[in-house]
Formats: sequence, structure tokens, C-alpha cells
Amino acid sequence: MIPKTVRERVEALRQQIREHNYLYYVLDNPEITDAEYDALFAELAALEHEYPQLVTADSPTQRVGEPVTDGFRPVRHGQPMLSLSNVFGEDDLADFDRRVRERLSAGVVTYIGEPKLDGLAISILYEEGVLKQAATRGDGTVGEDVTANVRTVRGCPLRLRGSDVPARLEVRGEIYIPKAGLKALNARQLAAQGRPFANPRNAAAGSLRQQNPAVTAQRPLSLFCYAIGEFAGGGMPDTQDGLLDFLKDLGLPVNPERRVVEGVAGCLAYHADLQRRRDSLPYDIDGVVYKVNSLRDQVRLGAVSRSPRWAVAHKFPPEEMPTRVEAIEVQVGRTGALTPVAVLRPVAVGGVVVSHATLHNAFELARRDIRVGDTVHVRRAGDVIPEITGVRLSERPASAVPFVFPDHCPVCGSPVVRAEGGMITRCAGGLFCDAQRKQTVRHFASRRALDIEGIGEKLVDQLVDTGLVRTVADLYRLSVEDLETLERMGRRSAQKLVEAIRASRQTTLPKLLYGLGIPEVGEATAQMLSRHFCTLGALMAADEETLMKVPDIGPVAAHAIRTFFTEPHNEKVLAALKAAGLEIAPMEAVVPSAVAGKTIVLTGSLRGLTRADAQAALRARGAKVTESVSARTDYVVAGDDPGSKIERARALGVPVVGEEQLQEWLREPA
Ligand code: 5U1
Repeated sequence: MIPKTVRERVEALRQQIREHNYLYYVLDNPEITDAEYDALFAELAALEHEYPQLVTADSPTQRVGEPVTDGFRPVRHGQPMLSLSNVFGEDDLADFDRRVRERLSAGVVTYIGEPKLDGLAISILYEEGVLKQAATRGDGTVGEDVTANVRTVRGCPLRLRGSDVPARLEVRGEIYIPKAGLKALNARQLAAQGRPFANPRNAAAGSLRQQNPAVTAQRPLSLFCYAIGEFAGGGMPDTQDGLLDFLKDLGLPVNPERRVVEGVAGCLAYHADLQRRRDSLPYDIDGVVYKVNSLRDQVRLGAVSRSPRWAVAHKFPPEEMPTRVEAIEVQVGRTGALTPVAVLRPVAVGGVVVSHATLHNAFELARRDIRVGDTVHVRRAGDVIPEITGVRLSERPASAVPFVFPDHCPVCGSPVVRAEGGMITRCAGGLFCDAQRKQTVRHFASRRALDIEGIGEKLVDQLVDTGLVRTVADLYRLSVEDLETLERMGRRSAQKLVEAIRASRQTTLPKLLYGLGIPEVGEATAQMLSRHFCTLGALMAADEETLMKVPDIGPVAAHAIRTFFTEPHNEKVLAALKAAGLEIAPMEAVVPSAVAGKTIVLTGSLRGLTRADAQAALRARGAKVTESVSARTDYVVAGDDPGSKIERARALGVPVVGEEQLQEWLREPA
């Protein structure tokens, strides 16, 4: 029997500790010393030790759980976790703002500026105020369950604050490591003979992927929340600014540097201000995010592909560093293109250790006359391949000589060719060239293509070098016994790989088209072609004229696609894939909007949305909205107290529909 006084004391201690966590992590305004806090914590831990029946999962003492044994379970997000598209300067931002204004039929738009942290996106689910699950973004649809590790993040409440918590709240934000934390962590890594983390993002990601939460608990992880996913059982604020206050009141940390601004000028002023103060912030930021402040307008704007139309990232200009060119290598790509690459003395640029930079092509290399031994400036912008922005000619060693571009492929020795007027030098070896073969297989197996788990660079090298794989179709003939002959491949791994290859036979048309590596066909074009033709057969039968009817397919792409499918070698590979049992899931036909091409007149007052909103939403779905009813009008939408337009519609025999029908139309995505 546990004395009532003990129960009450345990509850009181938990309340106090939670409140002090809130003061410390959310308000950044602690009211007690660390020693006083530690004393409260120690008292609670001692009582829970004595009365283990009193321990609850949301007690502040219960942050570090058992190690994960079977890897991280996949978690399907209730709503996709979007990623942000970028603007690269004032003109881009003005375009973004113009598109927002047009879609909203608005004059000036109120935005909110927020710092963009260099961390890892996370989704945290609270049920009845208690932390139930945390997942990484993954591919935006399915992430990994990292609940045990997120629980160790001190600033992340295990229980939400207040008496009015939503029944279900999925909050989204960024897990990051503050600058001081990264410095200390890297010092520890070095002292333990480990490799330092190149940037806070890697450090945060590495920490969250630990099998043992006790290790994660030692990492100085922090959290800022900035959005919600699923939400039920509570009132919602009207604005992003209000949402951040709402999250903060629930005890969730939000970034204090946000600012509500008006239009492009306000956004740019915010960007400039944060860029100036960047170094004095306690965490690394790589830019800012602008979001339309009205949550209702965010819903109206919706999303395209994986990015919202109502938010955009504006990065800071990339950083540059000087370093030395130690060698120039020539790499051979999937299509045989020869790309010169500078091998650099490793240097940290913008948080990443850079050791290679592309020199683009033979012409560019000759034009810029970059030589081995030169001191160059390297720039890294976001995730793009590092570039050399300048050469310090004054520091060029006397021994440095111009680079002589090879006239034979460095991999297979075939002669190189250059189309007249073209910039690209190619190996003429085609699939005789193992470099091209390897790249083709790698691309085919990659995540966004056929997604064959376990086929990495080294394995493809071996498969091609041993002659086991000459075309992508050969992958499907590999047996466990074949694979077992390879280096570092046990029977179990070989079995798993054969299974993964077999599973990849169930695919979709966009993935296959992308995976085939057809020149000019990236992921977006593969999608477009699939939607248009629905089957591989229909696409293969299409001539150039038919291909050019697909949006965005011009004569160059049409020619490339046609050439690919009429090339006998490719025909053979496709036939072999079919014979291997490739199954392409049928494409769902795109449902055209019910109002596309229709002329619609609105009359009377609408209850659910303003006239301007309704007009914008209908236009976004391809309708024409006009003021007066004529014989050409397809529908009149009548709200409350409609005017004389109704009579005119009836006289002309134009159908009159109510607001419910309008809402039905608007439920279809624009
Ligand atoms: N500050 C901030 N960072 N960030 C990143 N807001 C924000 N919003 C994001 C992302 C990926 O996505 C929204 C679409 C919720």
C-alpha cells in the first residue's frame, strides 16, 4: 500500500519538474538553479525507485528506454511531410509572391519569416497530451520510428502542458544540435578516436539513428516545432503566428526569432536581418522560411508534388573557402559523358568537408585553365555539387601545366567523341564501357527507380567486373550461388539480395521509365509520360509527333525517347525484363476537374468562403468565372439572398446549383 502523501508528493514533483522544463526550454527563463532542479529530480527518482508501481511513461524520469533491437520500424505519416522548395534571390521571391497573390486574389500578403535550421525534420504524435510516437520524415510518406530516441530530447515534453490539450496532435519540427553542443560533441568524438561530424544536420541525424537511447541521451539534441500534421479535439488558431503561440502554450519549444512581415519587402528585410545576426545565434541556420501567415489561405493554396505552395525557403548565399587542386580526374557517366573533376585538399565549406569539385566539361576546363597545383576558391550551395568559383593566379606554382583532356576513355580505352558544336565529350564504347554499364545498373536499382535494397556502388562494381551483369535485365537472372562468389557476400546476404531483386519486379511505370535512364527523361518527365500513355506498350508505340502532345515534351525529348525505344539493344533489354516477370502496376487515370472549361457565375452571399476565394478556387480548377449570366453560362451558383441573376438563369435554362455543389467541386484538388 502506497501512502497517499507519497502519491501526492510524486505528482507534485512531476508537475514542478515539468513547469521548470517549460521555463527553461520553452520560455528560456529558468527560475531555479541547476542544483535545485537536480534536487527535485533526484527526489522523484528516489521515490519512483522505492515505489516502482508509481512509475508512468510520461514521468520526467522516464526519458531513456531500452535499446532498439530490430531496427527502426517504418511509420506511415497520416499526412505527407512536405519539403520546401527554394527561392534563389529577389526575383524568384517576387515570382513566388506573385503566384500566391494571384491564387488568393490578394493585394499584399502577410507572411511569417522563420529561421531555417540545419537539423532533421521530425513528427511527434501526442494522444491526450502524452507523447506516443516520433518519426523521421523519411521520403515524406513513410519515415522511421525514433520514439525511444526523441524521448531523450530534454526540450521535448513527454506530456503537454495545460488542461485543454487536443485529443490528438501531431506536431512537426526540427531536431537540431546547437553550435556549442556540436563543438563539445566533436571534441568528444575526436578524443575517442572517432570521426567528427561535418555539420549539425549529420550530427542530429546520426544521434537519432542510434540503436541505444542511452547514447542518444548523451547527445545535446534540441527541438523547435513549426507545424502540425494530424489534429483533432480542439480549436485551431487562424494564423501560423497564432499556431506557434498555441504550440508554445502547450509546452512545445518554438523558435523565438519568427517575425510577421508584409509582402516581398518585409520578407527581404527579415532575410537581411537574420543573415546579419546569423553568427550570434546559438544554432546554425542556412536561411529563412517564408510562410503565408493565414492558415486558411495555406489550405486554399495547397501543395504541388511534395512542396507547399504557401511556403518557401530562402537560403543564405553559400560560403566559399580556398584550397589546393591536388589532381584532375576524368569520370565516365551513365551516358558515356566524360566529366573532369578536381580532387581537392579537403576543406570545410558551409559545414561540409569538400574534397571534389566538378569542372563540368572539357571546354569549361580549358576556358578556365584550372591546373593541378592551383589554389582555388570552392563554393558549396545547399546540397549541390561543390564548384570552383575562382583561381588565385598569383599563387600558381611555376610547375603547373594546362590539363590535357584524354582522347581515349580512361575506363575502357575507346576513343572519345564530341558532337559537332556540343560541349559534351563522350566515350564511344557504349555498353562495352564498364563505367557506363555500372552507372546504368546503379541508376536502375536506385531508390527512386526500381528501388532494389542492398545494391550499392561496390556491389555493382563487382557484378559488372565479374561479368555477371551486362544489362539491367541480368540482375533478374542472378542466383544465390552466383552472388555467393562475390567478396564479402555470405549466403544470408545473397538470399536477401535475390529476394529484394525479385520484389523489385513489382513496380510502377514512372519508376521503370525513370530507371531505364532514357536521355531527357527525369522523374517529372517519367510521371508525365506515364499519366499520358498509361502503359509501356502505348508509350513505345508513340511516334515523335504523338510524344510532343505530352506537356513539356519538346522535339529534343521526343527524339531521344523514340530513339531509345527503337534501339535494338534496348528492345532486347525490355523484352528480357518482361520475360523476367516485370509487373507494372496499372496507372490510375487522372480525373479531370468537373468544372474545367466551364463558365460559372456566382450570386448571393456564400457562407463558407468569400466571393473572391470562391472565384480563385474555381479558376484554379480551370473554370471561367464571369459576372453576368448568358446563354454561354454553364452554371449559376446561388448563395443566400441571390439577386436577379437567378431569374435570368432560369429564363435561359442555365442550371442553378447551391453552395453544397460548389463545396463538392472544390473538394477536388486544384
Ligand atoms: N522554420 C521552418 N523550417 N521548416 C522546414 N519551418 C519549416 N517548415 C517546413 C520545413 C520542411 O515545412 C513546412 C512545409 C511545414
